[in-house]
Amino acid sequence: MSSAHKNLSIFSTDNLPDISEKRFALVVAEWNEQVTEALAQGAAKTLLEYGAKPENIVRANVPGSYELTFAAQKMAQKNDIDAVICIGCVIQGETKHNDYINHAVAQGLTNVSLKYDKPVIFGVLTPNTEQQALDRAGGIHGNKGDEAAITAVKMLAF
Ligand code: DLZ
Repeated sequence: MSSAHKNLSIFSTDNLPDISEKRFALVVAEWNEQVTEALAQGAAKTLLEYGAKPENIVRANVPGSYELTFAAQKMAQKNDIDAVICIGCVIQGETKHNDYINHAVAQGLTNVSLKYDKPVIFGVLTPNTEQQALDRAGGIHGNKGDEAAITAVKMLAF
């Protein structure tokens, strides 16, 4: 178990598969960039910590979280990509836009994962406030980008 993540209570990090030859796509939404950049850095750092090679982490930015699905599909259809990690942050506003985006992305990423038979990870924060997002992007609730990366690694065991 990594010392950096031993306090993660959501799941075990024991017996993870060897990812030294695995290739990851990291797809990052630019909306709420302060948050998504922190999540993306956390995810990349965690992949490296668990044995991924830097050259095996391919990053692509998209404008907003809604675009994650399309980019995830483009990545998942590449033969040399083993897992796709999608990073976004959709903050609740005065209207219901966040509900539409969140549901579309969650469903879309599920579809991509099943269609291409590869792990596609939903690393999208859906907070009510910016502070809640910051708390989960390296703040008091840790970095959910780290968790997204560990989730991808774990799913490669299947
Ligand atoms: C339009 C929009 C709004 C209002 N809020 C967010 C947000 O909080 N987080 C996010 O990632 N994207 C947001 N977007 C942009 C949409 O995801 C998308 O880029 C546009 O609707 C264009 O398809």
